[in-house]
Amino acid sequence: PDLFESPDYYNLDDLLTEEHKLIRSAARDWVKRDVSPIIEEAAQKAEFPKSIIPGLAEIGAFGPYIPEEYGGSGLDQISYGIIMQEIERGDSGVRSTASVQSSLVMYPIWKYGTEEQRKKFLPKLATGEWMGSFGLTEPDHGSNPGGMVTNFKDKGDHYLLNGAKLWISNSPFCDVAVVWAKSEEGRIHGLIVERGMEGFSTPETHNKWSLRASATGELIFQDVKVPKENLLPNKSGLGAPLGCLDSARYGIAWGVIGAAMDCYDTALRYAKERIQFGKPIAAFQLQQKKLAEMITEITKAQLLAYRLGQLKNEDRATSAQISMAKRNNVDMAIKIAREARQILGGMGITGEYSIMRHMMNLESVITYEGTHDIHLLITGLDITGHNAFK
Ligand code: TGC
Ligand code: FAD
Repeated sequence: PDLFESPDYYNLDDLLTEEHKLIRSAARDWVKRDVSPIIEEAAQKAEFPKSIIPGLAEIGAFGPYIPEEYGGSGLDQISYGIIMQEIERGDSGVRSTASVQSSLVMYPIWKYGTEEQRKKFLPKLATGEWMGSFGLTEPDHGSNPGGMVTNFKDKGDHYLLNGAKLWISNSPFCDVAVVWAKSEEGRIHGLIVERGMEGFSTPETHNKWSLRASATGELIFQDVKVPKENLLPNKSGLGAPLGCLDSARYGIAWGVIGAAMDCYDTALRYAKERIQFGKPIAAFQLQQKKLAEMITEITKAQLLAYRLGQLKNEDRATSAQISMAKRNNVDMAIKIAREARQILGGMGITGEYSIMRHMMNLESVITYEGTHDIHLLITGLDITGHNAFK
């Protein structure tokens, strides 16, 4: 049975509204009922469980902060964070699908698109009838997306798109892809590419040891004719995709707290029950050190995420503040997963418990949406004024 209790050492619930708590219990109940029972098998088989898409839509995971007129839920940023936290308590791969759909596909169409594009795409993305992917990373351009080579040429009545994107979440089954490509002038623009366009293919990437319940693949464009009305006209330059990443990274800062909570809760429960040398292992100082440090780090991460949510609500959060929270919280979660796995001894490596799956998933989360190193360099640049990237 799922006995999960949400760690709340500093009574952070006092800061939440009744609406936040209702949103949390709806998401938590859904994860418990529809995700936790099937996710281990999906991860073992390396399959994204498509059956959960309608449920994700129902709990408001697709476009929580997108206005209701476009099918979103019109919620605040803390609600968005809470939903990501609850989903990632189930699995980071499921949260990835929600992050991509909301912040990397719906967000750019909402912010940079025309009214026609919003009306055509957003309502169907909100219900999950259409699923989206986001193509920024290329085989030779990961941390340095500004160097991308994917490009499009103006052919009068359409654009001709060529190039390839790698490591794209949801690509194998996406209906639409928001793709970042350079114009003939070398400026980065977003284009909406739709499944079925000739020359567009999405092969799956196999043999991952991480994020196995999420489908990852390529986006390949060979002379794809993209209608002119599919260009996102209202923002261009590298700042356009990076603006989407700010929103997704914020969601991740909350999401990983869910994975960490699940690992902590499982390890605490196990430590109280597992008897060695005639005592519960929770009575040994070494195990207490692990558990006490876990709850301390979770509490610090919760405070960071909550305050960042307030700043986001006021539209005052800077990109560097978001980087700090993404970096700190993912690092916190991955360390907790590793320690929690040890507390479970041999049982920790099995699929009977969620910890090893979280631990392996977080190896992707620490790399995608800007690596651990890149976010440190963003903080370094912000506080010193010196750019150490190049
Ligand atoms: P740089 O010269 O610093 O900046 C270029 C332009 O962008 C602006 N900018 C931002 N705008 C909005 N939000 C941000 N966070 C921004 N950061 C920078 C900047 O002001 C500038 O604007 P302008 O008008 O002057 O042109 O660019 P750079 O080439 O030096 O690169 C900077 C760097 C390294 C920080 C950036 O490129 C970076 O963040 N790299 C990491 C790449 C990354 O995060 N990729 C993620 C791919 S998507 C993904 O992983 C999805 S995972 C699936 C899931 O979410 O579950
Ligand atoms: P690289 O950029 O080659 O980095 C390799 C190492 O070098 C890293 O440790 C990095 O920190 C370090 N490094 C790089 N530059 C510097 C520097 N200037 N100073 C110091 N160290 C540096 N991308 C998308 O566009 N859409 C998606 O949906 C998506 N989903 C993903 C899903 C998964 C499962 C994974 C694993 C990745 C996904 N990505 C996606 C790609 C992800 O964003 C990139 O993997 C990430 O940005 C890093 O790029 P890279 O893998 O090319 O590593």
